[in-house]
Amino acid sequence: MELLKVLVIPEDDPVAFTFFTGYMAMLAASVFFFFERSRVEGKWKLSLLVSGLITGIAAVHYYYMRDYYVQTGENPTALRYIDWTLTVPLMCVEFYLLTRPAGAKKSLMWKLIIASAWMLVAGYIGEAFTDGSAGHSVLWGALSTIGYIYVLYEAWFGEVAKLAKNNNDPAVEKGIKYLAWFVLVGWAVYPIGYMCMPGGWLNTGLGWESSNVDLFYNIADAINKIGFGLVVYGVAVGSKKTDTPATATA
Ligand SMILES: *C/C=C(C)/C=C/C=C(C)/C=C/C1=C(C)CCCC1(C)C
Repeated sequence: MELLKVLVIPEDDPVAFTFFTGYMAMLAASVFFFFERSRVEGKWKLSLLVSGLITGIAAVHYYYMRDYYVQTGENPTALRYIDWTLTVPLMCVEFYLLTRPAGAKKSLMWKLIIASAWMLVAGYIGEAFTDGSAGHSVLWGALSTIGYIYVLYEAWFGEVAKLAKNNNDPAVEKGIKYLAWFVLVGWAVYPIGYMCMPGGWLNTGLGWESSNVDLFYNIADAINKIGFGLVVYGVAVGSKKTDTPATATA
């Protein structure tokens, strides 16, 4: 007789634990952003919707990744990168939406999206097609980092930073600064996780096991995705009211 498989989260497995808590936290954050969307001014509603989509898409992926990890004990690499391919470009869209009132063009959004896609494609090749060698891991990790540095540059010194500064709304300027810090510190946790995979510097150098890849990714995801959303929410709540009453109520 076929036995019914019950999902058990092992108490002594921090990776499984973070998959589960990550899922719940992301789900709760989505509910929050979707509900709060109705309370913010019209021009920020789209930003709040995107915040809710980012955590919502992640929550669904976490639901599946958690099962995959608990059943197989392996890194759900493909699911992970599908999640990121959807959510990271949406985080780039947040940069665009926040700076749009200050004159951001669509081309800025596309540059950020292309850079982040480059970062993720290279990272996926590095992880999914690894032969366990340091050469493969370092090569694709380095290529991926180029995309990361571009987004980092934009947020701190590039168009995004300039638009935020020239904006006459201090809440937007502050919000972009916070997001730039998330990209500098929060996003930097991912390469640490990446280097725990076979052939990675932390794996070969310090003997950090490859299950730590997901530990770092899970912690970073919760901080960055919910954090981004909360910063955007803070901008929406704290920004100057438009002089003319907002007509868009959709
Ligand atoms: C919600 C998901 C987010 C914000 C994911 C961000 C992912 C990164 C910043 C990944 C960066 C990587 C490198 C910079 C080099 C090594 C490979 C990656 C893909 C882990």
